[in-house]
Amino acid sequence: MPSFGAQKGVTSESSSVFHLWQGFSIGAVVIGGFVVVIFVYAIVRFRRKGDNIPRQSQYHLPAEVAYTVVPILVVFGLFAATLVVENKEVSNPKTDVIVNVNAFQWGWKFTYPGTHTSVIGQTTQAPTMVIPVNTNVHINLTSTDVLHGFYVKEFNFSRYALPGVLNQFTINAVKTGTFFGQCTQLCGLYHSLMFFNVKVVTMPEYTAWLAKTSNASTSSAAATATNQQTNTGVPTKPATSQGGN
Ligand SMILES: [Cu+2]
Repeated sequence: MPSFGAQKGVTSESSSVFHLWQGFSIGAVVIGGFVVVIFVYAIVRFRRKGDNIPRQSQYHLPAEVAYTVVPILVVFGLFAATLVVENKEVSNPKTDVIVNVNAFQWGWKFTYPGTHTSVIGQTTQAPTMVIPVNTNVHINLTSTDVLHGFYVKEFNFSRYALPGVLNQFTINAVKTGTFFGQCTQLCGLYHSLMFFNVKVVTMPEYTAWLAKTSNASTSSAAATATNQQTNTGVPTKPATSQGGN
């Protein structure tokens, strides 16, 4: 089946969204094709052949009912399919892996409740959220200051991070790898650099990483994470800026 410009992504949720997109696209092609065919037929079959007015057919009740009811059914069908996929996205099955994601001007903080692990980074430091593969990962998404957007292309997923609001969703990655994420809401001066990464690893690797990063106290773990990011030599937010978390 053609992809219609979209991608399957790397989570079970992203493939549901992808299949929904395929369904929508096929529906559009079928309906669009039908419209083109009857247009061409009408243009050719009823082209002007003299001054006679062709047979008029308004008030043809069955035809009028059909072209009213059929589009309504199509809209309901698309609506129902969307509802099923959307509900799956926010179903939040019970899981042991929870990550609190906090967005701020202009960066991200990933904390792992029940552990001392905390990863924080801003702008081009692009902090990395580590999650296990083939596992439901519950995300608690919040914002410290203004509206932000949590978006990972390979997840086919975007969600607002809102101050004072807790947005919850579940990711089940089916592939290991590192995937690029970014803020999708214009949130201020360094919005365009508000990057992060999601690193999907095997469960043993995840457990080992968590044990390693959890050893230190909360603050030093966060500091270590920040230092590691800073030491990459990538320029970060200019010192003159006073934004922060
Ligand atoms: Cu932002």
